[in-house]
Amino acid sequence: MMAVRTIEVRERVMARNDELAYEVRRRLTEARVPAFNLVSSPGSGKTLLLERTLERLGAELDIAVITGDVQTRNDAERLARWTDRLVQAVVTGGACHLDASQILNALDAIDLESTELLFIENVGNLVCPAVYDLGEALNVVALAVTEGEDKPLKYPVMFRKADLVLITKIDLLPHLDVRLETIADALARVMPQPAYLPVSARTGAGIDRWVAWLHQIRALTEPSDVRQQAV
Ligand SMILES: Nc1nc2c(ncn2[C@@H]2O[C@H](COP(=O)(O)OP(=O)(O)OP(=O)(O)O)[C@@H](O)[C@H]2O)c(=O)[nH]1
Ligand SMILES: [Mg+2]
Repeated sequence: MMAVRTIEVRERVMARNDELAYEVRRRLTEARVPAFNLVSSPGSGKTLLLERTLERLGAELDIAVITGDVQTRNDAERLARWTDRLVQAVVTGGACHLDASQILNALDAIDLESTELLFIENVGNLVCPAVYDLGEALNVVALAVTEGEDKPLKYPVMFRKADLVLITKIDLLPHLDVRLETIADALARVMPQPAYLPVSARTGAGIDRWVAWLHQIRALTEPSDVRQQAV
């Protein structure tokens, strides 16, 4: 009896989230703002990558950022150093993911007309964020080489949904028993259209290609068209 009730509540929560995500997507599409949902395990390098991205593109493009953390506003404070715009911190107070209602609230404080890209840094977690649509156009997963080669196979849902996987911290490869080719093979087994970029936010390796990918998305009329293109 209890088990049945739990499923019903969960379904209602998901249905409500999907309605709100629809509204987020409608607003972003209307304002022609491509939004990226950046997800990964804790500490895979999402914030440092966004810092590098703001450093590279901040003068050229109007970029809005929403960060989600279980606790603290550390990431928002780190990112605020690289932009004049308000960086919005959502503190989930325990929840292991952002949800669409939080994004909808955050959008109220963002002037979408003057925004050219929106990054949403999700809570560091490779499982929960996969099931919550935020209304984003594209999902970007960061996978650090230090996490090992088998993570795409062990946590396939997130990788299956990914439009792009950033294989991060490649500067550490010489110190590890991890091969980039093996990670790529694992991604090819779970991603319907494998697309990945090896990067290091520390050395800057691969950042040019990441920036080029972002420009390529901006040039598309429909950001989801990127699913037809290989990186
Ligand atoms: N060597 C190396 N270290 C990195 C790189 N990117 C991030 N780091 C380090 O990894 C740690 C975690 O990086 P963050 O950017 O905070 O990772 P995150 O994914 O935002 O973490 P959460 O938001 O807590 O999930 C920090 O100490 C970074 O300096 C990289 O490319 N190379
Ligand atoms: Mg972070």
